[in-house]
Amino acid sequence: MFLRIDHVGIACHNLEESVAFYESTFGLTVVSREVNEEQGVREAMLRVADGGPAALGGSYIQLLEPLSPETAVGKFLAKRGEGVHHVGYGVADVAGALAEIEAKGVRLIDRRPRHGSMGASIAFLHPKDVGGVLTELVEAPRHDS
Ligand code: MC0
Repeated sequence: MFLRIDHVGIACHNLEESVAFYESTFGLTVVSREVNEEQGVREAMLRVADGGPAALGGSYIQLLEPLSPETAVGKFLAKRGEGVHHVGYGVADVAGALAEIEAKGVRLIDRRPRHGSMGASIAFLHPKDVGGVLTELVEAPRHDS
């Protein structure tokens, strides 16, 4: 079901400081910046690896700054501080994967795909049913080059 690790989402207090750190320390490049009001985040995607076949997409570090303390990332930061917030896996078909996963008894946060970064369709699975890992399904397209 998983095609690749699409991205690792990292919660941070200050997006610009975190971007500067990843650029200067690891030589990564920002390929996309977005504000996603629905998800309550300001975010930047930094490319780690190119995809193979175009349809598969690449892999990224996603830096996430909350738009307010009441958002998912805002609450996470207050409770746990900065660090890994979620893992996003590439799938060919989010809706199909959701149905398959729900049938196995895993709680879905999103019953239908929502808008994710860089035009992707995304859906989250509840961390309590995935060993404490907030898990995201990501169906590309990625058009970052
Ligand atoms: C909360 N919990 C987590 C967690 N966030 N566990 C692992 N990883 C996380 N990121 C745990 C808490 O510690 C708590 O456990 C329990 O889940 C309930 O948390 P809460 O603080 O009371 O918060 P809730 O229940 O209101 O919300 C948690 C939930 C929420 C995961 C359902 O954050 C959510 O719906 N997340 C999905 C959307 C999201 O994260 N969007 C931001 C990224 P205890 O043991 O203390 O009860 S958007 C994004 O990334 C987009 C732009 C993209 O990729 O394209």
